[in-house]
Amino acid sequence: MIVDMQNDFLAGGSLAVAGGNAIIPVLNRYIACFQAHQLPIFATRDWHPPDHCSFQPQGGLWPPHCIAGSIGAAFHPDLGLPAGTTIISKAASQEKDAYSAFTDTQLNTLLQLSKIHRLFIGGLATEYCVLNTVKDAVRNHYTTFVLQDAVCAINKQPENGLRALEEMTHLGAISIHYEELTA
Ligand code: VGL
Ligand code: ZN
Repeated sequence: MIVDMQNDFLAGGSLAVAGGNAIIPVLNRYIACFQAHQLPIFATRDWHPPDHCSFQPQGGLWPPHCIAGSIGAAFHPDLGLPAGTTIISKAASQEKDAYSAFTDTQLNTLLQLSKIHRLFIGGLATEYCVLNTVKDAVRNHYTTFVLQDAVCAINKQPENGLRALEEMTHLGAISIHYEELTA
C-alpha cells in the first residue's frame, strides 16, 4: 500500500516533504517485487475539495494541497504504479480531515473481499497519513509491515518521524527494509 505519493507532497509541490522524492525508487523496487509475486498494489491519495477544512484559509493547519483532479493531486510520474492498482481517495469531504486511508473509504471492505491479511505500507508522510493508516491496519487485525526505507516525515518537530515509527512498532507493526523481503 503506497500512501499519498502525490505531486503536492513532493519536490515543487505546495506541501513538499523534504526528502520525499528519495523514496520513489525504493517504492518502485517494492512494487516490482510485489508485481513479480502477483500481489495486489493499493495507492492512496489525499483528495480534497478546494475549500477543505484542513487548509489555512479555512483555519486549518496546511497550505492548500491535493485538490481533487488537480496536477498537485496526481501521483508522481516517476512512481511505477502498475495497471490494476487499486486507488483509494480519502479526506474528500469539505468538513472533515482524515489521515487514515481507512477513514470513510472502501479500503477495509476491498481488503476483506480480496482475502488480504498482511499489509506492507510505505509513502508519505510518516507521522500523519502513514502513522494513522498503520494504526487502523493494526486495529483491524492486519499483520502490518512498515516499509522503513520507503517512508518520509514532515518533521515539523525534528523527531516526529522517529517517534511515529516507534509508536507503530509499539502497537505491533513490523518495521522492515527492502533487503528483508523474501520470496
Ligand atoms: C498528509 C498533511 C496533510 C499526509 C495529508 O498524507 O500525510 N499530511 N494532508
Ligand atoms: Zn491533506
